[in-house]
Amino acid sequence: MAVPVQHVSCPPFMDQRPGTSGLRKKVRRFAEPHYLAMFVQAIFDGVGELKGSTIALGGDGRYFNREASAIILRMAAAHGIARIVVGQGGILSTPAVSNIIRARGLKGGIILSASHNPGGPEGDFGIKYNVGNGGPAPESVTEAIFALSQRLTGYDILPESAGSIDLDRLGTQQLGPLSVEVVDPVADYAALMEKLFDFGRMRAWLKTNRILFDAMHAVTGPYATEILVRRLGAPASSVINAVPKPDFGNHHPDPNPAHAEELMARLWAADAPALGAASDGDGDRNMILGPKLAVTPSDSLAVLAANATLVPGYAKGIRGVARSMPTSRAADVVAQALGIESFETPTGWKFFGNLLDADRVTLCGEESYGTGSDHVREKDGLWAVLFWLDLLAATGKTVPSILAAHWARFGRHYYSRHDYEALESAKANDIMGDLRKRLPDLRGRHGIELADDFRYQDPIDGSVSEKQGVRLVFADGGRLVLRLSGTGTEGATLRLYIERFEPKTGRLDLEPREALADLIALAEELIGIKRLSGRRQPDVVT
Ligand code: VG1
Ligand code: CO
Repeated sequence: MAVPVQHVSCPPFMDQRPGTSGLRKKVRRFAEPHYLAMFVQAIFDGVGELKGSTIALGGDGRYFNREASAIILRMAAAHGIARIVVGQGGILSTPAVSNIIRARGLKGGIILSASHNPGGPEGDFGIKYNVGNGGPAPESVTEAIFALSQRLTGYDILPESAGSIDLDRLGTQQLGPLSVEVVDPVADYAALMEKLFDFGRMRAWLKTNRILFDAMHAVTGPYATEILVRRLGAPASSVINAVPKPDFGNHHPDPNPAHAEELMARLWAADAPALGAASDGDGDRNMILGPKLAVTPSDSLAVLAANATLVPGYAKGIRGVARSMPTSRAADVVAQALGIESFETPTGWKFFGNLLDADRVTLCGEESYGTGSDHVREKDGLWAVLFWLDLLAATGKTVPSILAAHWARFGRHYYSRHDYEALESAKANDIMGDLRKRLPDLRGRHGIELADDFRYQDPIDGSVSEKQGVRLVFADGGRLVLRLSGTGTEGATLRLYIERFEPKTGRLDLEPREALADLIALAEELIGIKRLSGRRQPDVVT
């Protein structure tokens, strides 16, 4: 029976340019008639031939996840996509999508998430496309999608009368010509973790030590429960906020000290567990805590690189490390000591894909609580937690002692990020523009050796990305970096990154605030965010 594809005419939406990680807008915007469908059509038309192929679909369970999934399935059927692998309930973490694409050799996948952004009807929604290597579409593809979105005159969809898919029922169902396989979101991912880490050793460690994992009412709840509780034998109370909610329990699912209050309080209490951790909305970020101690994400990457061979998945050693430009240079120092390559890329996981595919790097990281490896092509929150857990189990050491030993060997990169959120866009652009103009004058003053706007040339395919953030690099190794966020949905967010290197012979036990005080003051003198924005302090300090 011929399927009655419906063509819906609609003028294009002009605001569908993907940012650092997909298209993010208020739910309100996404729920406007045709808005989501038009962007999905731009994806289908912009990523290459999808007709007859199989793709993955899953989201972080936030508000609008189900509605969006249903629309995408009907559009996929109309577009001639042969098969879709979708997580039960429409749910898959971002790293799980990446794994499914890779493990099953799929053409790509669609992820419904605005990651760490708040959810609920008044919150944010997002959508992004991952390509066949399992990673976020590169800029060439996202720009092609954007260009198409501005020219579209409509989209194709199966009418609702064509039927619907029960996303809660495991197994294969049919929607017109499209077959839809509803899979357990956790199984494949958990199996992958068992290949990388020593589950027996971790199980033994958990008999005498405690972990506390905060799923922040986001997607990792079921993953953490399956892996930490069922497979590793930790008590059920080890996972808090474990039930995913469409509004994340009204919280900001952003695993940092500012947003994971309950977890922080537990780790600062007298009977703190040995390891504390949290993940974000879509499960790709991680925060690592020890008793009364938060591990800076940049340090976490460096520690994992330095100790990788202790873990089965990396026992043969790592090829190289990559970090985003604003991430501290702690990992570079480790790479140098190990005699392996290190790379500096623009912000956003999509820039690691080529390096991973070419086997130039094994570990990657971002200061924004993102760490990952070549096991998938996304950052992976729970993976990072298991890596730390396995390190603790392998060494019998504590989080504070691992860090202290690391700094004593490599020196310490004191680090902090100051976010000024929801600034008036014009004002934020002025602050950036003004600094850019003054870069030539800043060189040579205040010990500034390099003052530029980061430009990246991909070492594998030669593609160039300009204006990826202004950096002021000091002769003593310190750095100030300023860039505009590409994930916000309200006004503009400025991020100021502050870094100072203390050699191993120096003071390694200062509070970052204290260690960075002079640089923070200098940043205000040179850039003047507070002066020019009228804000008294940053909204979030991590
Ligand atoms: C932020 C982070 C960046 C990260 C991106 C997506 O981008 O700084 O490091 O890759 O979020 O993370 P921006 O442009 O706002 O600085 V997630 O967890 O939203 O997938
Ligand atoms: Co995320």
